[in-house]
Amino acid sequence: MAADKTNPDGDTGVITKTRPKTERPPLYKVMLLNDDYTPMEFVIVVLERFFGISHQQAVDIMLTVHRKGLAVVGVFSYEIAETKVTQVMDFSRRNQHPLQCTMERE
Ligand code: TYC
Repeated sequence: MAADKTNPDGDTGVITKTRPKTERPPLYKVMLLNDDYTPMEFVIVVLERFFGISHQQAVDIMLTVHRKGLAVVGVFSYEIAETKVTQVMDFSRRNQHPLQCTMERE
């Protein structure tokens, strides 16, 4: 290869740019599912208590689940999402409600 200003020795080769691997960990959507038995007020308490959602937003999300069948409540790392699901499921069972909470990779 001919030498030029940027390649004074005329070397040939593949230029590889090393890019440091900083892949983000996957995120998980936590969702609430509708059912016919869990009281609306209980779902609102769940959203406030475990997701730190304001009362008005909790009402809105609960109504979205009620009308559409499900809603995403938040997006978290795997471990946080799993903790939220466990907390909601435990709290619901302890109060004898069939409320379902699930997680799904984004
Ligand atoms: N559909 C329930 C009712 O009419 C209310 C409800 C809302 C239940 C959201 C679950 O995730 C849920 N009492």
